[in-house]
Amino acid sequence: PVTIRRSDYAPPTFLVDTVELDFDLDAASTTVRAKLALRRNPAAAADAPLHLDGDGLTLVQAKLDGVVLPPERLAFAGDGSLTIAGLLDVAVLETVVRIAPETNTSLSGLYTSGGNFYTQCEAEGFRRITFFPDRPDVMSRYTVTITADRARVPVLLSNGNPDGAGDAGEGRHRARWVDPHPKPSYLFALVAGDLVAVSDRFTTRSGRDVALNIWVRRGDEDRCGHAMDSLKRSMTWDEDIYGLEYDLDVFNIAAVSDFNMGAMENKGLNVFNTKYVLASQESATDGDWQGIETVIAHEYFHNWTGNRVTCRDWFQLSLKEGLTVFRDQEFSADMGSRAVKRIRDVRGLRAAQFPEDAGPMAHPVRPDSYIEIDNFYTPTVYQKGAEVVRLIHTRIGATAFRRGMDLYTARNDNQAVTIEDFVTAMQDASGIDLSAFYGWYDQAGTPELTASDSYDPATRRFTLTLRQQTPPTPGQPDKHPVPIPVAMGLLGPDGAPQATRLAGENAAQPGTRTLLLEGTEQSFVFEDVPAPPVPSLLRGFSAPVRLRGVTRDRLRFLAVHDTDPFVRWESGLQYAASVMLEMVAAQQRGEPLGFDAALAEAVANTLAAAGDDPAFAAEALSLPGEGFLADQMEIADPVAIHAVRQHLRAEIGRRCRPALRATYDALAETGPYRIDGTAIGRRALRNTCLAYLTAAGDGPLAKAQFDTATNMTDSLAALSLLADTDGAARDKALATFHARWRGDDLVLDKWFSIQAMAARPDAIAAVRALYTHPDFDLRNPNRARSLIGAFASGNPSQFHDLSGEGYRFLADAVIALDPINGSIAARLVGPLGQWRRQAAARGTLMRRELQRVLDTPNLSKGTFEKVSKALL
Ligand code: BAL
Ligand code: ZN
Repeated sequence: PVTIRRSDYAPPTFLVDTVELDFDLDAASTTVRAKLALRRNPAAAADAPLHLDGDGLTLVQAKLDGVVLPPERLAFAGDGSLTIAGLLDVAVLETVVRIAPETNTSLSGLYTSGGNFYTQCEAEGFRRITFFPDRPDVMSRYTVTITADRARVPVLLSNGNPDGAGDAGEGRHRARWVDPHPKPSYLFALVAGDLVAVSDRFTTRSGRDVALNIWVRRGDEDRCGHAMDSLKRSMTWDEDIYGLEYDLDVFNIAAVSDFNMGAMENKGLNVFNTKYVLASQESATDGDWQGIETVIAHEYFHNWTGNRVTCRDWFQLSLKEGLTVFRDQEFSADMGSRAVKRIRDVRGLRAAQFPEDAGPMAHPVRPDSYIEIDNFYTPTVYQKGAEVVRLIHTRIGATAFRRGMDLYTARNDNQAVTIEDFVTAMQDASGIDLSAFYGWYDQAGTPELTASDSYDPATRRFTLTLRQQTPPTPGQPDKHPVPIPVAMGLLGPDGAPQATRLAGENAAQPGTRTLLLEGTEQSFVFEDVPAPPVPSLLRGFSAPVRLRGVTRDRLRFLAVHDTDPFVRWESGLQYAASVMLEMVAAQQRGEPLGFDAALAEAVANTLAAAGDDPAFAAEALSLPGEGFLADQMEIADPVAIHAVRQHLRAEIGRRCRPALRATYDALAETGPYRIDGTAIGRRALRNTCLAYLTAAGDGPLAKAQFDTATNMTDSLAALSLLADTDGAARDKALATFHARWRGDDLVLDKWFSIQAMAARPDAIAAVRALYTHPDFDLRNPNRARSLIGAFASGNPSQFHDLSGEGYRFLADAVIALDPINGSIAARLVGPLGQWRRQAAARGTLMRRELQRVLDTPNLSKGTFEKVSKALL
C-alpha cells in the first residue's frame, strides 16, 4: 500500500465546473452516466493529463467532446483510476459505468440496505460511483437525475433543491435535483427507496422558508420528534451565535441502519445512522437522547464549517471536524448544563484520545501521512481538534472568535482551504499572534503540565511555576513546547476565592484568570497574597494536557472548595485515581487493599448536596473508569484494576448504604417522563446509587428496577448490573429483554453490548456464543460494534485474560470482517495495538494475533495500516 504525504500536495490538473449525473437505479446493476465540464487548472502544468479516480467501476463508454474514446486513450492503473492525456484546456467528458449496489458490503459508495439505496462518499466513496477527480479541492455544481421502479423505489432524493419529477415509462419514474452550491464529491448523496417523511418547516431569520424532512422506514415515524426538535434548535443557535443561516429550500435527513459512521453531512441531504435519529421513551436511553441532539447539531453545523468552506486535502480534516465538534459542544452546553457537558467531553477525550496519543497510531491533529484516510477519523482529529479550537477561543476571547468566524466564512466561502486559513482569520480578527498554536496542530502526544509553587510570608509573594514536556510519539522523537492557556485562581486557607494580582499589574482581578505558558518553564509571581494559598489550575480543562504535581491534600481541598465545577469534579476524580492506583499496586503485591475513609466521606458529602445539581453529583460519584486508570499506568494491569474498582464500589456501597438508599428512593420517577437536564440528572444519580448498592450486595434492588422500569435508561441500568451477576435473575432478565426487543435493532444492539461488557469469567465463551447468535450480523456495523467493539474496548479485564482467548476472538472477527467491510475491521482491531502498555505475557499474545491478521491474504489497506503500524 502507498503512503500519502501532506508534503506531496499538488493541485488538481483539471477542475470540474459542473457535473450532470444520471442514475438508472437497479440493485444488481445500476447505470451511472456522468457529464463533467472540465477546465484546466491554471495552477497545473499546461500538458498535464486528466486524472480520474475510480474503484470497482465497469466502464461502458467514455466520450471526450462528443467523440468516443478508443481504449488506447484510457490508461487504467491498478487501483482502478483512469488517466486521459491530450485534453484541450476546456473539455466535456461523458462516461457510462455500471455498479452493483446490492453486493457492496463496504457501505462506501452506492449500496443497498433493506432494499433501499443509500450513498456514503466521505472520504473516498464517490470514486466507487463514477470516474471523477475524487478529492475535496475539486468543487463542482451538481445536477442529478434519478430513475427507478416507481412501486419499489417511490422516493428519489439527492442534494440541493428538487427540480421536477415525472414518469419514465414502463413502471419507472424520475426525479431531478439541482444543488446551486459548488461542493466536493465527498458531499454527494443519493437516497432512494420506500421511505416516509416526518416533516416540519423552519423560517430563517432572513425569511427563507425551509422544508425539513426526516426520511425513515415505515413504522419509525413516531420516533423522529427529538431529532426534528434538535434540528430546529441547531438552526436557531447557529443564527444566534454565529449569524449563519441555512442556504437551500429543503433540508433532508435520511436514516439508515447499515452505516459506517454516526452520520454524514452531505449538502442538503444528511444521511444518519438510525442510532442518531430514532428515539422513544421505551427504546432510548438518556445517552441516546443526548447523542441525537449532538449529532444532529454537528451535521447541521457542517453546512458552513465543512460544506460552504471545505478542506483542501484530507490532511486538513480537523479544519472542519475539530471546528464542528467545538461548535456542537458549545451548542449542547447552551442547551443544558455547561459544567456537566464539559466534564463528559473531557471524560470522552481522556478515554479515547489520550490513549491514542500514547499508542502506535499517535498522530498530530493535522497528520503528516496516511495509507488509508478512513483510519484518520479519529479522536485526535475530532476531539483533540476541538480542544485546539477551544484553546484559540480561550486565547483570543469569545468576541474576537466570533469576528474570526465571520472573517473565515466570508474569505473562504465556496473554497477548499487549509488550517492556516482558519488560524489566519482568528489572528487577523484578534490582532494576537497565534503562530505558536500550529504546534498543537502539527505535534502529536499529550503534553504533561507540572505545577510547583512557593510562598514567602515576608514578601507576601506566591510563585507558581509551570513546566511542560511532551513524550515522544512514533516519528516525532523530539517535541517543542506549545502554548498552554492555564485558567486558574487562588483559594485562601479557608477555601475562599482570592483576587489575584500578578507582579507588574496595578489592580487585583477577582475570579478566574488565564495564564499563558509559552516556553518549557515559566514562573508567575502573585503579589499581596495574605496567606499560603491553594492554586486551582486548569479550570474548565483549559488545555488538553495531563496535569501533574497536585498533592492529595490539595485535591481533597479543591474538591470541596473550588468555585470552578470542573476543578471540583476533577480533583475528586484525581484523588480517587491516586488512591486506586495505590490499591492496584497492593493488589499486584498480594497485599490487602484497605480503604481510604476519605472516599466514603466524599460520597457522603456529595449525596448531601446532590439536590442542587443531581447531574453533577452523578458525575462526582462515578469512580475513575478502568480505562482511565489503565492510561495512568505505564504498564496496565486490567485484571487488578477491575478487582480494585469492584472492591471499592462494594466498600463505598456498604459504608454509605443508608444515604445511597435514601437518595435512590427520593429520586424515584413520579411525574410524567421528561428528557430535560434535571430529569436526566436525576436518573443518572439514581442509577449511580443503584450501582453502589448492587455492588454492596443489594441484588434484588436491580431486579426490582428492571421489572418495573418505564424507560430505557432505568431498564438498561438495572440490566447491566444484573448482567454482571450470576443466577436465575440474570438469565431471566436477559431473556425477557431479548423477547421484548428482538424486533428493534437499536435496542438489540444494547442487549449484545451489555453481555459483551459483563466482566464475568465466562465472558469470552459468552461472546463467542453471541457471535453465532441468529440475531448477530457481522455485516451490520452497529451490530459488529455492539459485540466485538464492546467486548474489546469495554471489558478490559476479560479481553486481556491471560489465556489470550480474548485477543484470538478479536483477531478472528477482524479477519472475517475485513473482506466485508475493511473500514469497520480496521476500526475494531485498535485494542490489539495497545500491546506496549500491557505486561510482556499479554503483549506477546497480542502481537501474535496482530501478526496473524497481518499475514491474512488480501487485507484491506486500512487494516494493513493499523496492524503494521502497531507491530513496528
Ligand atoms: N464527516 C463525517 C461525519 C462527521 O464527522 O460529521
Ligand atoms: Zn463531522
